[in-house]
Amino acid sequence: MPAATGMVKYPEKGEMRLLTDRPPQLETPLEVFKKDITPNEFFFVRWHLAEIVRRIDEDTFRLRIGGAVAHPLELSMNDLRTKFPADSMVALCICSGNSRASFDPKVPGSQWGNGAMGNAKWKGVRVKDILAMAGVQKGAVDVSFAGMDKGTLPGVPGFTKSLSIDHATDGEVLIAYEMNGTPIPMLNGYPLKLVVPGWYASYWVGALGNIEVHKEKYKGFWMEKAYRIANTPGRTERPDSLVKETIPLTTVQLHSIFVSPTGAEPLKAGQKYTLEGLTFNDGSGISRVEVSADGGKTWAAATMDPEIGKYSWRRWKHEWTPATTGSYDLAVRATDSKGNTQPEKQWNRSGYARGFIEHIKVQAQ
Ligand SMILES: Nc1nc2c(c(=O)[nH]1)N[C@H]1C(S)=C(S)[C@@H](COP(=O)(O)O)O[C@H]1N2
Ligand SMILES: [Mo]
Repeated sequence: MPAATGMVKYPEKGEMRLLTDRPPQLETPLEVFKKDITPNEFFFVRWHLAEIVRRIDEDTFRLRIGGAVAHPLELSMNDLRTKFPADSMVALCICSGNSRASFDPKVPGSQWGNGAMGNAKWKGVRVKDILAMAGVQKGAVDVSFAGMDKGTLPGVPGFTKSLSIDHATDGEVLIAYEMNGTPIPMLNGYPLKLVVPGWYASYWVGALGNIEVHKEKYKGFWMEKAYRIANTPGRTERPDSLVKETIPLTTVQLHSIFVSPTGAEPLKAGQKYTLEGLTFNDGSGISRVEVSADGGKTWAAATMDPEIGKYSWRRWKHEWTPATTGSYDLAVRATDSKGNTQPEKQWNRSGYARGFIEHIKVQAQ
């Protein structure tokens, strides 16, 4: 495996941070997050299996829908574009392991900074409409979604995730064929990517090839073994007493980050700065963002930009002047519409669902 550091340029992509090469894992540089929409060429990349899809023939590709349905379907890209109403939404796609590098003590897994996420406009077909055409049989409970990527060794389970039938047909879950107005880049799951707004990206199956309706609870490696988390409030546990019961990791945890400053450059004492960043959760609404310049002793309200979509991230800004020279401990925290706020401490064995407060140290000269 090549050194898992440094910047690389992959097909259809700008310069991004390389975590692994096979499978490709690329992180978005933080400055890209100064825009509301993450351009496709800088959208993060995360695959699990070495044999990713490198070529698809648009004319012969078919999305298959089978299992407990009245009429199994084989839909071409043209069918998807013409036989169903199109729907679109801006939604945040965030890896469960985003910000994992900040967990203390360190945990195994890809050491992502804050760049394993992106906000895009997804356009496609509602799963609800596709399943209505297929005719779901009585007694259906789950729907599974399988990617076309494969492991190199026989027996490595393909990447398949499942949703309950109610969730899959809620009218919000989409099969996207466009991302920010163009076909989805190969490295982000061309030709089709499942969009599960408000849920972690592990459910956003890319290179989607097969949908199956099940009358029994779907059980597969990627549901039963991977992407599980302690069943505790705040998704936290202690390194010295791991929680026994784990459940699949689903909804996006309330979090907020700084995009600027980064702490890398010194600031000037007495000069006014606009602190800015992003906040997000599962789409249930965020009521306020606050910033602290004294490590969390006192907090001031930041201004949030208007919402651009229920499932989009939201930008915040706050003007601040470092009064004197010295070092400052900046922190940001969000509060959701139910009054829950972010904790100072959180840890879990896989470094999933970061929600603990971000602090950055800046120097004023
Ligand atoms: N087919 C397939 N879909 C997949 C994955 C995968 O390995 N194979 N990884 C999932 C995970 S964990 C993440 S974080 C997102 C990453 O999407 P991106 O590569 O477009 O950023 O894809 C999801 N969908
Ligand atoms: Mo992920």
